[in-house]
Amino acid sequence: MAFELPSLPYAKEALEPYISAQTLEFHYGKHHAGYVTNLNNLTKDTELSEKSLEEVVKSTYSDPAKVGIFNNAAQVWNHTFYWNSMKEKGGGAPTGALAAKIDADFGSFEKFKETFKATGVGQFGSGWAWLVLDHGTLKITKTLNAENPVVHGQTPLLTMDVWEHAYYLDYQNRRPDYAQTYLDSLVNWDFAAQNFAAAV
Ligand code: MN3
Repeated sequence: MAFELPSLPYAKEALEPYISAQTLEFHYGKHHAGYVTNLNNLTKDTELSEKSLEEVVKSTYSDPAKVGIFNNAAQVWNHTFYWNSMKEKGGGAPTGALAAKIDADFGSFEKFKETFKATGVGQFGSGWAWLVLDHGTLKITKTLNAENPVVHGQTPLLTMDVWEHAYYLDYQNRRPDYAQTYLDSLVNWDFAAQNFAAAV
């Protein structure tokens, strides 16, 4: 069974004017699709091709001989999670149990936004910013390149891609503007709430 590129959860124009259709054409259509192709080529005729994507990510993380497989598998996983972390008419604030948990663990929603933005902006080079549940506590983390919270036993609730390919066509070098827009107008709190509910 080959690994597959999941459909985008919305049309390529859905995130405009914040993320352009052109960015999604490259980011989804070339980068994400390319990781899937690489992963299939690297796992062809091996037992890894029979495993789930998450199993491949976890089982190759600590194996220096499989770093290429890990990087492509994790990037496939991360991008699918990232598309779902955003939606048309996103932004706003979480509600219900997740909102209460954010207040409890970060002090306030404003404090959460400030820290999440600073974490994404502060990731040197390529990587990801995450909201995760770690042993019952919400945390904001960042990872380098393809690494993700799954390999650390944490449950991701949201992610923001901070590789330059995620924002350069729309924001050039202005990563802080991209991060602010992600929080104000793109983030999908319904997705985060579902992930939170499934984890607690
Ligand atoms: Mn990317």
